[in-house]
Amino acid sequence: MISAAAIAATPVWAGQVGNGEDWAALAQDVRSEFQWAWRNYRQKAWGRDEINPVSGTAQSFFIEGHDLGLSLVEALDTLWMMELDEEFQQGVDWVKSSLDFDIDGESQVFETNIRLVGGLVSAHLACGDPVLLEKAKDLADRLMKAFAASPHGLPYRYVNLKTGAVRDPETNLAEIGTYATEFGVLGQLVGDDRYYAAAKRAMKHALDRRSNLGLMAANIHAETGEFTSRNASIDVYADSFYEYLWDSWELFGDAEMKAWAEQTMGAILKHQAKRYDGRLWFPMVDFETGEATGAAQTELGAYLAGLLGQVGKRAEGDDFLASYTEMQQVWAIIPESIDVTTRQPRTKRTGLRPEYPDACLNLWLGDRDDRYRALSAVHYRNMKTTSRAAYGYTALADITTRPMTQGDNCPGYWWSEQMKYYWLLFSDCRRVDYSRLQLSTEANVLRGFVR
Ligand code: IFL
Repeated sequence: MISAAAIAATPVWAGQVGNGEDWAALAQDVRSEFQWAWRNYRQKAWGRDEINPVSGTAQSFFIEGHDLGLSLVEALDTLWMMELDEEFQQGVDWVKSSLDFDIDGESQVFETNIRLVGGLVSAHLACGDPVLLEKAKDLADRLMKAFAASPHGLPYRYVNLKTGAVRDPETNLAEIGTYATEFGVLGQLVGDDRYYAAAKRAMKHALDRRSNLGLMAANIHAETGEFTSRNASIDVYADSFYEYLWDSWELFGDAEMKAWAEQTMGAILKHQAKRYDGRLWFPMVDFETGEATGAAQTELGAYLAGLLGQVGKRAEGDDFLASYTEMQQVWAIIPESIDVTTRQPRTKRTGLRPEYPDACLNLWLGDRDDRYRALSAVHYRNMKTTSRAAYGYTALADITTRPMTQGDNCPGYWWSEQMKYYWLLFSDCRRVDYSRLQLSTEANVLRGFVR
């Protein structure tokens, strides 16, 4: 066990600022790793959802036995931004010839939206191919049935893509409230505001049930419309709900969403922010009393550091990022779940997660301070040291062993998220207008491409 004193003695930024990094060279390294991983995916797992890069096998993600080319779709806009145009076209050709959503199988509505609808919309924005937009609309129409089946417009967790049958009303804020950006942009492109209206209605339903503290519980029932837990969370079950309030303001100028974003961030800062040995964390609290109900914080919560910066709470965002930076310094790979009272990992395995460079990118976009690039460079190099396998990058089975023990799976979001964050941070990407850039929770680009 690492002592709190040892952790406290570790300066957060030491050795990571002003190190004379050649950013263009680092960007090229990211690009060549991505191209290498793509070639392996092509060879070993083409059209499959996810590659298992240690064994060179593949697996389904959404519906067992009915793969939807998840990693391929997730990679498309990243390939395009990296000017890997041949690879991008290979992917687009596969989508046009082989991707069909008329499947008699249940797909998780939230994941299908952020990964596939978002991936197809961003690929369409990259190249303008109308077939990509048609596929995105076809899929979104199938997902809309999950909203329509609920008396409150709260989507069920699963929908049968062919029949529209729904399952599992016991849902949560993230799974009812992470549609506004993909559905909003899709609606603009096809001239139909029903998508955004459905997404916003579900979010408003939960927001209308905030406690006197201004907090929401994270779990909610699609049939009763009531919260089913007392836990307010900024990470698991909730995270992207908060992102999409602010993103809807930035993308669509929706002032009501902006007000909700500011109100919810204010309530979270007032009632959920806690300090342990001087470090800022946001563990779960009772949504009516603000009392902490646990000591866990997941790696996923790092996104909030960036979001706080976006909503004008930069000092608080930096403060929260520093808590994760310390974890990166101590463990090299930020633990999937952290006990905030001891700063020890609660789990040994990690999911090859992207939220730390996500936060760095959002903070960097605010002031272009090189320290966020430097912190992301550490994140990238540590990932390369620990997760690189024979056929790509893998999640880890144990971060406490030396060397760390690899698992055998590359999650789809790796293709859309961290490699894109690194690229955007290091490359001065020519195909992006950084001042207009808008990313979804899955890092799909919804605005800001330069064609
Ligand atoms: O799918 C990813 C996305 O960022 C999200 N939740 C978790 C994943 C990455 O950790 O919204």
